[in-house]
Amino acid sequence: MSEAHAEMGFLRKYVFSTDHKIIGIQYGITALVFLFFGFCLMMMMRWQLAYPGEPIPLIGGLLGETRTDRGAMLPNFYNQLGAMHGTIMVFMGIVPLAVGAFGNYFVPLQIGAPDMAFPRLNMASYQAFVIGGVIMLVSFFLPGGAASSGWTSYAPLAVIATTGQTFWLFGMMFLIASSLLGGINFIVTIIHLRAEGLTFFRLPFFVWSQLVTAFLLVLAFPALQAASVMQLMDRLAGTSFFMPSGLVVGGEQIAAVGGGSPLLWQHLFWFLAHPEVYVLILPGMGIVAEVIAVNTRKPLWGYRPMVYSLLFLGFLSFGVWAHHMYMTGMGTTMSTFFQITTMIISIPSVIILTCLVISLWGASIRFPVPMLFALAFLPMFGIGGLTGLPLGLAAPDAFLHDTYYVIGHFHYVVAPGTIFALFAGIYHWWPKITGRQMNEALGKIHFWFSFLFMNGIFMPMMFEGMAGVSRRLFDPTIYVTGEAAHGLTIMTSWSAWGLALAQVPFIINFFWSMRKQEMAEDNPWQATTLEWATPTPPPHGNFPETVVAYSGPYEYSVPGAERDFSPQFIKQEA
Ligand code: HEM
Ligand SMILES: [Cu+2]
Repeated sequence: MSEAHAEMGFLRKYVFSTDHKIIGIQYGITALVFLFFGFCLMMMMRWQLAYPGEPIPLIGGLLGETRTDRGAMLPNFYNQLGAMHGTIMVFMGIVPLAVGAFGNYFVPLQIGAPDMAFPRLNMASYQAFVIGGVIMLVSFFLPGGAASSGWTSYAPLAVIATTGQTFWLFGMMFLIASSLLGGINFIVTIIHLRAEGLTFFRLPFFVWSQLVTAFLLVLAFPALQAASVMQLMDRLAGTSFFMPSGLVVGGEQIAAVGGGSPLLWQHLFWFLAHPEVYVLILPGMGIVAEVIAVNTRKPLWGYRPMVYSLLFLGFLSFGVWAHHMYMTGMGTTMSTFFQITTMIISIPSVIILTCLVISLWGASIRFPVPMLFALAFLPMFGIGGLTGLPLGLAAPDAFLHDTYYVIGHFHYVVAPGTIFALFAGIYHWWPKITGRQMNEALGKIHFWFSFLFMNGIFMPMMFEGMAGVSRRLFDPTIYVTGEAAHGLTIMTSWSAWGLALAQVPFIINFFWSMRKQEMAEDNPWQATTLEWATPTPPPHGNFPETVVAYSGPYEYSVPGAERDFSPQFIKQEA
């Protein structure tokens, strides 16, 4: 095998590669580009929100007459930006980065495998992701622009929307197919390709998080895949899955007959989208657990309860979806059921977070950049989680639903939460991937300013929401609530642009570190898990010799041991 690979051309090696590490890097770079693009869409929205009706600086004149009026944003374009920001961040940014990039690169390494179980499927998964992404991007240039009915694409609004919505549906089909292929691959890989001695309870927590995530992908995404086909047929083939009869739009009756149900779409969508939020957060938790164990030089406190919590969380995430639908009048029986399951599902997250916090207790902690991001993750995710509880109860949700409070809540989970975890992962594993160390000083600047501005963005949103400011609003100042809270809106916008600037040191670090001459050591953080047993950067096939796991994943500061870390891959003398 390996001889045949030695003479691969550039295309086979870097573009149509089946090596999980190359595919991981492809996923990573593509997802970072999309993430940046989604971020830019949001920065334009923030201009309109802070200075409604004023021409967008620099680029306002370039956007064309369908999107702007003398440089000022048109409402329809705002809706496109909102819907596409959400879609891009979730499906083309975070999931591909957390699962496609980190999962692909590190799951095989951490379990001591030469590659994923199905390398070609892996390549197909990346290709489906790219195709889906391109379809989404192209849709901005259609007449009527991109999808504009929110990332939730509720019917009937989405069914009667412009062609952008058709592209959104096709794009989603490819993105979902990509996740399904990836999910199956991860499940089989983790179950079948573990190194000798690597029992399930010797798996690093990151691998567990990817395993549960993979099950969520495989079991939840088909609901939206089916629903997308149905919405597409409603739009193109005159079916009526989601279109009610007798709908009147702008004084005209819509032709759909057959009594479709708009609520059916919401059920199918949220059946995917609630587990999806765990897809966004679990790999982040996994990364944070790794970084914390390495930098506290202690075993994770409560590894087993954490694993059980993870499994329980994955299972129950399929039973809470209608907590997004209290306002649909689904009745008190249904609503009681979903309130109870939602309160229960908060328990395992609290257990995991508590274990991570207790793991810090009594440690002589190291504070490299990845640890700073991991430590910041804890309170940020905590805020995100706790602010979700009122939304999980129907009574307060009646007041908070569809306000900026919701936007603040879930962004605390995914932005300073997941994104900080992903940054922790980038800084932590960078030396393994590239063979170079990132600059600490630049990393610290990146961290502290990101931390400041993240909170500057999302904390005011909570207060605005509680003051009654609606989300998905083109011009908040037309209502008294938005007018009264406008100072906070302006502060949020400036923080968002500040956050953009705070990424400059990261971007510099990214490219600059790769040009460094000196190579990182194989195990620069003195860590215990199997990925550090490989040469740096890992060669094709990963491990020059077969690895065996002799112990659990986090054998730090073992009493009586010579060093403060006892790697899984080294047999300890008894
Ligand atoms: C990091 C900085 C980010 C900022 C400043 C930001 C800001 C915003 C803003 C201003 C809105 C629109 C609120 C409205 O008009 O109703 C929004 C919506 C949204 N964002 Fe973000 N966002 C960020 C990152 C993310 C990430 C990482 C994700 C997902 C993983 C995400 C997912 C969403 C979703 C799903 C929506 C709802 C879109 C809709 O209403 O259909 N955002 N964000
Ligand atoms: Cu939910």
